[in-house]
Amino acid sequence: SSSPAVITCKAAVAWGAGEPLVMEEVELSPPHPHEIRIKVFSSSLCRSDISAWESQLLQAIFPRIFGHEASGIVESIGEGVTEFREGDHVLTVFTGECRTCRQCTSGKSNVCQVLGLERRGVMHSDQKTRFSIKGKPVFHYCAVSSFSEYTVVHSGCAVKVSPNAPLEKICLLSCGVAAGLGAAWNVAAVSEGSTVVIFGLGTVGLSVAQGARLKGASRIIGVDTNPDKCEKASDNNLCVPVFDVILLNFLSQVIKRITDGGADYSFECIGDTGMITTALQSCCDVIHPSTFKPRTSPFPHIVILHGILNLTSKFICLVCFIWHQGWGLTVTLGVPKVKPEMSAHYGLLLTGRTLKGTIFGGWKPKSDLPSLVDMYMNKASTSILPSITTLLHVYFLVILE
Ligand code: CXF
Ligand code: ZN
Repeated sequence: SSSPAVITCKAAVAWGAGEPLVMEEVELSPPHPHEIRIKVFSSSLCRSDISAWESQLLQAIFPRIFGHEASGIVESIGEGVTEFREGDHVLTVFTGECRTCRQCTSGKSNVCQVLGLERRGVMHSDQKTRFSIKGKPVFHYCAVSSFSEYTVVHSGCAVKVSPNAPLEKICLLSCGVAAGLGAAWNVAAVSEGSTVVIFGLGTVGLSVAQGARLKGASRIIGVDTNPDKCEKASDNNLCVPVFDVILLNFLSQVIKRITDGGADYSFECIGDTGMITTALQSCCDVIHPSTFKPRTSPFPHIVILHGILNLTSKFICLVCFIWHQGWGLTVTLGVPKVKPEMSAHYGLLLTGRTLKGTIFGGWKPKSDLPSLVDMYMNKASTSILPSITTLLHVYFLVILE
């Protein structure tokens, strides 16, 4: 076929931080070498789109077209593209995969050195934009910009999926749902019978819940300030919601009480770095006088000693402190909205807890997304898109601020 030309299409353009998006006619260049042009079918709204639009944390780059969580159909391909053809169904990928850099080949990272997070609003290959209005550049977001009828992405930032998959549903797998599932499966490796606490019950938090449930977690506690979200999450007969309204200050204590000494896993899905301390505190450690229970220890006498000391409650056995049986794991996956720095008392880690961060749930986007789509299509275990209908024993804690 003849080489693709510039097209004009409609896009929702953000002209400034926090300003309403305006539907504009934009020009979109043909795909450059190794790029593809996509007719966007569905694009969901991710909280990080809003954070960047509010521009509280990320750089203010305007005018800009947001959107990075999308599905679509390949309209045309650039030179050298062998992986895609016109008409292929694709998901966009906000952090690409070149498959040759050190990160991609490592098996240890899912953030590509070449096509990883793009933060300047331009394309990876030439640091330029493909969108313009009357010749003036309009910037990209995460090298995807899916709030447009058409967009151009690097071929390493899209993944071919089964044409049978419903595009309007699977777009959620291109960011939020995959991030949540991956956090539970790849990063935390939630174990059967475990207790899980989730801070933030948006798409990401609910997907962590689905992932934890599918791995056999026996108790899942959801925390949010918005009671509507809690209700939405429990809107079915299969789950046994226990609603409780509590003060933020008591949050980790309440969770420790419900979980008999702390959760096995906690997940920060809000993007509030202050919540990381609470998430760590909500995890299991041994020094908890009111719920002290001997746990398997290489030094049984120390457990006894610890118990005795705990009866007096004033001292902490130093040996116990070091040879503790704390094991809680906190995974942070929310993208900070306001304050990127975090702080927590070192003792929270010294007593054996682990803090892990993750982006996109540890999935290598191009390698792993097709199988997630297939899993959804085959309904492998149950639905992995957030319907939450499989949750049992869910407690919802609504925080009063
Ligand atoms: C985000 C990750 C952090 C930087 C901005 C984009 N991706 C998904 O929401
Ligand atoms: Zn996102």
